[in-house]
Amino acid sequence: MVPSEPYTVVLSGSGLWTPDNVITNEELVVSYNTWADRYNKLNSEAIEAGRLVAKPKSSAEFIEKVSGIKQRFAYIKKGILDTDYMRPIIPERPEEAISDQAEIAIHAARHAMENAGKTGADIDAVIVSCAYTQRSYPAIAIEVQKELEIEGFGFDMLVACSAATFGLHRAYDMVAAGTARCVLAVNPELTSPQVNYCDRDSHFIFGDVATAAIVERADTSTSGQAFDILGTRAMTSFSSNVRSNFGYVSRANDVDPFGPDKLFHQNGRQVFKEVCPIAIEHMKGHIAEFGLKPSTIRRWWLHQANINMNLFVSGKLLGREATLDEAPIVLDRYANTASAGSLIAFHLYHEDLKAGDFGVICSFGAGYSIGSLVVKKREG
Ligand code: CO8
Repeated sequence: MVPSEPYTVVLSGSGLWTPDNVITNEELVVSYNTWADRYNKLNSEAIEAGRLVAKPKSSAEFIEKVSGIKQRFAYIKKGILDTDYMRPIIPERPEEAISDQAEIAIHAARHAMENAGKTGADIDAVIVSCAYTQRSYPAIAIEVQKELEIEGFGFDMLVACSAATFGLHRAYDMVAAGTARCVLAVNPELTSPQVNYCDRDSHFIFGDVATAAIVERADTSTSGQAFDILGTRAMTSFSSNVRSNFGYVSRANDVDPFGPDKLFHQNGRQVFKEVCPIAIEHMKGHIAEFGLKPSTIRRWWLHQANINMNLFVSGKLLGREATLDEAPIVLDRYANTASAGSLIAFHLYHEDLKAGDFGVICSFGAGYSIGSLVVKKREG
């Protein structure tokens, strides 16, 4: 049935799955430096002759100072710190078994469903949105749908850093239009397989996590912690400054499908400089659509890539330094979790808001892409 007016849409519950394994900066740096020393020794002749560049040393102090990251979580720690592997060792599962990504998605999804008071029977659609999916098809979302006994449909979508917010946008659109009553949007951010642990400049950036959210019609919500979604705003602008060339065509290119350019790589400084101003204008413009000013926003759940980036963005928005209460930081514990950072922040820091309080969820980064939602806490 097509409604004569869009339905009012709420975000009625969120969920978070955090892996058991922690990797500290110190552990990561010891392993990288040991690997780099060995590489330099093994290749000393070529390095001296200028045919190879020596691997530089990493430092835990540098990492914390420039990024704010103190540790990250890993789905599987085995292999990451082993200088003979420098990648997680994730055993392949048989086709009859649930996939790694569906499994972690389900942990977060169940948490969100519990918080929103929903069962599989209440949900019409599943969106799995994240930076990578571990296979092309069948969609991970359809596997999640089956495990949670959800009727209807599911699909996967990829928008790197903005996958989670763009996924919520699609959920909002479907519920507002009446094509679904209730949508589960999940972000199984299994980043560790794509991190180049042999690259000094990026080995520390990412961590694994899964987040989830329930988006439904306001008139079906029974949650005491629901937020009206007042609106969504998205923008993209092509840049190769954050890139991974991993893909199915590599086989036909006759190249190493796991070479350094097939893993995450970036021009981090350029990203910082170019993305921050766009994100600031984007959020200012979005809240202005609802007659709001930055000073009227109770909480900013911002993308979590770099603490200096967050301090810069929130400082420019407010004209002063934001407090952690206004713009919470989770990247010190979780590192950059691709698109999930703003959702982790939302999940951990929303229950104290009062009815009528406004908030902004915003991602920014690879693509480039910016995605935001302006929300307002409902009466509990
Ligand atoms: N240890 C010691 N020294 C180091 C290290 C290290 N680990 N790394 C760099 N240095 C040195 C450099 O060599 C340089 O030395 P010099 O000045 O002599 O040349 C100096 O430190 C400064 O280096 P940088 O200019 O690189 O350092 P920055 O201050 O720019 O900080 C950051 C680097 C932290 C990467 C910073 O630029 C940053 O965070 N930028 C923003 C990046 C960003 O937001 N990117 C988007 C990420 S993409 C995303 O979120 C999702 C993508 C999809 C998921 C992928 C999953 C795998």
